[in-house]
Formats: sequence, C-alpha cells, structure tokens
Amino acid sequence: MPRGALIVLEGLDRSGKSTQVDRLVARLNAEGHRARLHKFPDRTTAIGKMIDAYLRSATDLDDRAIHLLFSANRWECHAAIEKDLADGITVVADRYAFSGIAFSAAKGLDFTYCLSPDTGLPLPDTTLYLTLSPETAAQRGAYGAERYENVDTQKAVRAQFAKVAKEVARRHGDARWVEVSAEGSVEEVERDIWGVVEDVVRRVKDEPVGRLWE
Ligand code: Z5A
Ligand code: MG
Repeated sequence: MPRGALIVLEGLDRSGKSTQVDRLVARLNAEGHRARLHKFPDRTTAIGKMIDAYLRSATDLDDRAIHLLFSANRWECHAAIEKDLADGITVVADRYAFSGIAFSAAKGLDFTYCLSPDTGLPLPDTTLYLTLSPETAAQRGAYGAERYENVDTQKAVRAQFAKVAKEVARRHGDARWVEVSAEGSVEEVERDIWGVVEDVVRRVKDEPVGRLWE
C-alpha cells in the first residue's frame, strides 16, 4: 500500500504553526489523502504531563532532564506515527525534534548532544519552517506566561534553528527543510504550505521512511 507522508511544521512562537496544521490536515482530508495531526509536546501522556508542568513553571527540572523528556515524548508516539504512515495516513506534526534541539541548545546545551536522543525517529519527508520577523511576532499579541515565551529566548532559539536547518540539509539534503514566510495572511501562508505539501505527499508514496540523523 502507498505510505503516508510525515510533514512537520516548525517555527518560532506565534508563527502560526497550530493555525496552519489544523488547516493542512483539513485540506489533506478534503482532497482525499487521509491525514492525522500529532502535536509535540503531546501533553496528554504521562511524560507530556511532566513537560506541561515544567512549561507552566509549576516544576523545575535540570536542562538535560527536560531535554530527554521532550525526546521521550516523541519516542512514546513513534510507533503510532509509523503505523499511520504504513497504513497510508499522512501525519502532520506541530513541532518535532527540531524544536527540541533549538530550545535546548539555546539554553547552552551542546548542539551535538541535543541531536542524539532523537536519532532513529521517523525522518520527516519535509519540514516547513515558518519564518516571522520579531516585529510581526510582536503585533500578534503579548507573549504568554509559559517558560521560553520572552524576546531573549526567542532570539537565541532563532539562531539555533538556523544551525538545525544547515544540519538537516547536510545530513538529509536541501529539500527536507523548506522556509515559508509566515508574514502574510492565514490564507496566503496556507496556500504556500499546500504548494509544497501536495507534491511531497504524491512523491514519497513508494519510498521507504527515512531515519532522523542516520
Ligand atoms: N519545546 C521544547 O523546548 N522542546 C521540544 O522538543 C518541543 C517543544 C517539541 C510549547 O510548545 C513549548 O515547548 C515551546 C517550545 C518548547 N515554547 N515556546 N515558545 P507549543 O507548540 O505547545 O507552543 P504553542 O504555544 O502552542 O505554539 P506557539 O509557538 O506559541 O504558537 P503557534 O502555534 O506558532 O501559533 P498559533 O497559535 O497558530 O498563532 C498565534 C497567534 O497568531 C494566534 O492568535 C493566531 O490567531 C495568530 N495568527 C496565526 N497566523 C496568523 C497570520 N498569518 N496572520 C495574523 N495572525 C495570525
Ligand atoms: Mg502552537
């Protein structure tokens, strides 16, 4: 059976990832491609609840401990994702391992260390990185109350995402990381994302699923 594609949306805070993943899943299903959404962190699992408490600053954790929990949160979902892909269902992920690296490396953890726990996860067929200027981000409302939702952190994370993009291109080829401007209207961004995804979903049908960082 033709497999589903693994499509990841990444980007800084308020770049519109959650808005766009919902639209993308709806569009895929409407066009006859079965599709399912996975959000990372998945705050519903036992590990996800620990992450949620940390993000709300209800608990404190060592930087390495929380880094590994974010990765473990992906590993506990990987079997379900792989099953969906094998069953021909396209999986759309709202953040993935790349957020894990960017946010932890921005805190000062070693970049190579940050990559390693996610090694072997299903490799996204494409990652759409939504780009947004700090000025436009500021117009989309004040930062929320969660950890990381402040200007300095977002600036450091942006720099780390640039390193992640280079690493993806070096290990897996240029086509796996696509920058999409998130400056336009919701409909404009949706159209640009669809322009990439429609092609990827058709192209990967008969290809094996790759392994991240391998
Ligand atoms: N994190 C980590 O450290 N390690 C990891 O491994 C992972 C994550 C996976 C929680 O993530 C935190 O976890 C996050 C990274 C860290 N910390 N930060 N920052 P999350 O995904 O749960 O965070 P979120 O709060 O759901 O997402 P977000 O990044 O803040 O927002 P978004 O999903 O990109 O944007 P949105 O919710 O779709 O839109 C934001 C607002 O803008 C909203 O009012 C929209 O109506 C509006 N919007 C959206 N698009 C547009 C356009 N085109 N024009 C105008 N207005 C728009
Ligand atoms: Mg979101």
